Amino acid sequence: MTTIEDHATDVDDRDPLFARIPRRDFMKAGAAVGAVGSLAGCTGLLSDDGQVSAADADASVPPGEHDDYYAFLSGGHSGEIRVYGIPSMRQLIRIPVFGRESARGYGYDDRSSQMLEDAGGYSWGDAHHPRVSQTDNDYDGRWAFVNDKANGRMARIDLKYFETDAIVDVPNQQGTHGACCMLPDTKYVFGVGEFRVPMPNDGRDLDDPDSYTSTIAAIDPETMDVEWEVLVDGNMDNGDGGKEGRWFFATGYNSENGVTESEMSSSETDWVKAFDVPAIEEAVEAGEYEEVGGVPLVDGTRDSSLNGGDRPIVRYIDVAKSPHGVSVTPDGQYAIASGKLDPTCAVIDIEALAETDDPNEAIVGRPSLGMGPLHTAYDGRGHAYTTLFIDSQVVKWDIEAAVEAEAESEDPVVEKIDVHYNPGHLIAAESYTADPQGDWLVALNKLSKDRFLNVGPMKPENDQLIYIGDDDAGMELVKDTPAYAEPHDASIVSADKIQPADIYDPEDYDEEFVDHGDSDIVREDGRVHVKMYSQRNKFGFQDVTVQEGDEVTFTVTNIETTPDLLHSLAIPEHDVNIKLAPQETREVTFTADEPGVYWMYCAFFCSALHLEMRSRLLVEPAE
Ligand code: K7E
Ligand code: CUA
Repeated sequence: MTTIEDHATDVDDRDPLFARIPRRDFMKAGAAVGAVGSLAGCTGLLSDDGQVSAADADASVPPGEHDDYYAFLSGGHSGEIRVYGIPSMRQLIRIPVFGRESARGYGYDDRSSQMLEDAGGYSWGDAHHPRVSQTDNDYDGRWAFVNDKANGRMARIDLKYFETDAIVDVPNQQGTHGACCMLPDTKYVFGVGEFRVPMPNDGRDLDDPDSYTSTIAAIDPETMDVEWEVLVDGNMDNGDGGKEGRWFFATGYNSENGVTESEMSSSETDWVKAFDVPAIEEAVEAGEYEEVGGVPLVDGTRDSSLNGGDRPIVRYIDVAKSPHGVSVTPDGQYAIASGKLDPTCAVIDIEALAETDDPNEAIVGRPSLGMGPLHTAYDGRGHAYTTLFIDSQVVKWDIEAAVEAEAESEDPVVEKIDVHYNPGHLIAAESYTADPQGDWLVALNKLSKDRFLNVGPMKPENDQLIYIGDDDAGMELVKDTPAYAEPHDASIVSADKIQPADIYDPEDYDEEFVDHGDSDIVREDGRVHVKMYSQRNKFGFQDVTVQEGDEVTFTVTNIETTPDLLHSLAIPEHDVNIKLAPQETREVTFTADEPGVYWMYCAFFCSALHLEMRSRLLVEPAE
């Protein structure tokens, strides 16, 4: 049986110099020169410039070995987050966010089902952009956030327990699409509204699209309250925060205020909007807002008086029509917006933006990259990597070369690699921080077509692992990974920056911990409250008798302290299914509406006597 100590020794405390070399190769190389454990042991893997070559950076992680990174991938309209290990691409766990999930009992116990209910009671969500909280522009391992494009929500995942612990239904926003953290210290999480609607959307202006608007929402990461929103012209799409606490960028299409595809793409230009966050905070402070839907709504449209003075709160930058992704370079110098319908990316100089009267002058580069540029990631060595949706490629290009080159020059392109097929996002290790690792990149391809065994008309998507650590040898495609619909964005975090708990701390939840000796049944006016522990291999009561029609609440604690030893409480024909990790307590409430005998059982295979871990619920017929 594993212990907490066993787990602790697995924490990777290797010299950071070795961190990018899979342990197996390190051992091989070390043995070859008889110097295991010293730097000399791995010099055989390093090229002259100190980089690990693609061939040596074996992406297979042998049985029992751990990955170097966690990757958090959104699950699109499955409404969940998936966690992969990188570079193995093994799926470690799924974290349900916007929909019930029975393996984890998510949405079945009272606490999580109440959270889903309070967040609007929807049964699903469309999760696109998982971003991990940062402190000082580096991952702090506290939380991940993800948007729900379908129902206008933002969720928080507690990375101590890898579970969703808060969801906010964002007022005045439909199609919350972009999600990202205000850096350097995650002061806000921004939800970026895509769909323009009447404001408020209460039946007014139904068929008057010119009066529709969209908003960005600034959400406090601790309380998950919406602090303020800004109303803009056009809609918005993706977003990213600058590294210095001043700017937030959002792309958008449909500056035409259209409602059909041809109307939305008739104009030759659309905007990147640059939100000057301290200026917005000042406006809120000064009461220059209207309260709509319970939150301060600041007018950031072009005609707003708040955009008239010398410090506009929103700067509208003209770019080629329908830009899609936007991401800020690791050094915080540029925001790069992808053209989508145009083969270029716009390189926006963030410092220049603060200094110039004409925000269009802040565009300092416009390299021509290929067909359908969607999203851009970074290696920390001055390169950008952009997905080309139509060309089915990832293009690597030189950011400074793009600033120096003429607009629409192809010279900044370093290299292109084919991917399979039609990539949306791509993500490089720690690309969203000030210090990307520069070794692994994952292209999140929308179509896999012929790459896997045929599983019928709905093919998996294909997440492809690409090694980018060797600028001389070039990008190398290392691995295909079938993915269920449908990852959009991802964040890749060094494993040592996340410290998940092995067992629950009862201080972290409100339910009453039920130990040996605390078992109890309290009956009052048609309500029965059963408190019991669970432990190998029994529940606190061998049987529980209630009356037909009683409202029954079970409070159940798993009192095990051994990591990985889960129990559950499943009750047939009552839709009861709660998961209980070590030291976890959950409550579930249901109506015992059918007389009979129901075997309460444990659904996690917990020991040789797992099948015998059963108790009876006896429901007596009403008089
Ligand atoms: Cu390009 Cu929602 Cu980030 Cu998908 S968005 S691809
Ligand atoms: Cu407890 Cu199976």
